Parts: sequence; C-alpha cells; structure tokens
Amino acid sequence: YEFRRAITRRPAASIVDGLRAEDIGTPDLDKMLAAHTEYVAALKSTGAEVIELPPLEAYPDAVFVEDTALCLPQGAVLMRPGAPSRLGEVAEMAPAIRAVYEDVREIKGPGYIEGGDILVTEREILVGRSARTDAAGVAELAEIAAEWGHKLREVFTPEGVLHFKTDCSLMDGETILATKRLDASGCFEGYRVLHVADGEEAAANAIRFNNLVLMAAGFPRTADMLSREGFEVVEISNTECAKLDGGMSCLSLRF
Ligand code: CIR
Repeated sequence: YEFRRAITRRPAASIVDGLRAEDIGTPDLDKMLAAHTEYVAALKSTGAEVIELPPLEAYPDAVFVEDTALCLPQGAVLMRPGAPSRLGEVAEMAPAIRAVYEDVREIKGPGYIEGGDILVTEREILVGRSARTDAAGVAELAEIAAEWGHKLREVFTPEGVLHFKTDCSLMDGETILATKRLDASGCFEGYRVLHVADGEEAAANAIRFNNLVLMAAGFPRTADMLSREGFEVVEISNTECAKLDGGMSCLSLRF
C-alpha cells in the first residue's frame, strides 16, 4: 500500500457505452471527469507521481485501467481481459508500462485474467476466478509470479459480483476491508478483516494509497468505522463509475 507512482486515464465521451451488468442510467461525462480530477488530486496529495493518460474514444471502459496490467516490484504483467470489448485496451496501456518497467511480461492466452480480480497483499497474490478471469489465465499468471518469488492463491469471486476486488481491498499489511459475503467464503483466513456495513457493500472497493484510504462517497457507516480504526479517509464521488460497475481501485494502476 506504499506507492511512488500511479497510472490513470481520463474518461472519454464514449463512456456512455461502457459495459454494465444492469442498466441503472447513463453515466454523465462531466460529473465523471470532476470526480476523476478529485481522485487524481488525492493520489498526488500523498506525494506520488501520477501518470495521466489521454482518453480513448475507441474503448469505452478504458478509464478502468486497473484491469489491463498487474504492477509488481519485480516487473509488470499485461493482462488479457475476459471482456472482448476490452482486449484492445492492453495494447494501448503497454507503452506506458514499458516506459516505467524493464521486465514486462504478458498473459498470452488462451486464458483470460483482469486486474480487478487480483489483490496483492504483503504475503501473497490472491486471484479470484470470475466471469472475466478463468483457470487458464490464473495459471499463466501463477507461473510468472512464481518466477518473481510470489505465492499466488486462486480464490473465487462471488456469483454476480464483477471482480474479486469489487468486494475487498487491502488496508495495510494485515488488514483487508471486505463484504461479509466475500469473507464468508473463507478466503481471508489469517488476515484481520474489517467488514463494510450492511447495505454498504459498494464501499468495499476502496484503495489504501500511502497515508490515505480513498473510498466512494455515500457510505457513512463504513467511512466512520475506517476512521475509528485510524485510517485517513478521503471520500470521492463514485456515482458515475458505479453505473458501469467501477470503483476506486479500477481507476488506477499503483506501484
Ligand atoms: C467492465 O465491466 O469491465 C467495466 N464497466 C468496469 C470495470 C471495473 N474494473 C474493476 O473493478 N477493476
């Protein structure tokens, strides 16, 4: 959770065509841009450098950069998104990754894996199989991770939940913020788990970034709980990204 840099991409007007499980309304670009600006400012306020990439009209979901790569201390891995409309985002991200990493690997397939399904803790890499991440994709990442000395554990994303990290986030070396439904699967045994409040499940997709926890605004009980636990919480409007099943973690690559 200590990072020197982050990569973000500004949303494009094509965001109105972004993928969504359920249509709860069309995202408003101006509102999303305003929230995105606040998000980037919060990252920068911690002293980190933020590499801001330009909008990509051809890829409506490209603002959700997290799904295109995994950034580790030893190197980066370009992902292979399971959503066909998002596959091409990887080639668009690759130059930015190659500019900052010497060792860049790629998931070649036939499997699929998206960054939103990967939670890196201090002791292991947890990868949740989901509608976007399959066994072959996990296995291909496991080989690369092993070469770099990381333990990787395959877990499962609850049915109907887009990504593993839709329901959890790392708060510090031993603490994970999670929904009760994900914790109930037993995947966090050995960690200290803080539950988001009932009815505030969407607050689980937060990020610890240096001294701050960035979380979606509008989940007061979870925000209070995190503050009481000693975290410095910054709330960012997530109304527009939420229409596309996106949240705080999706909007950046952190390393
Ligand atoms: C998608 O369905 O791929 C996008 N609309 C949302 C991606 C969210 N990304 C993430 O949770 N890492």
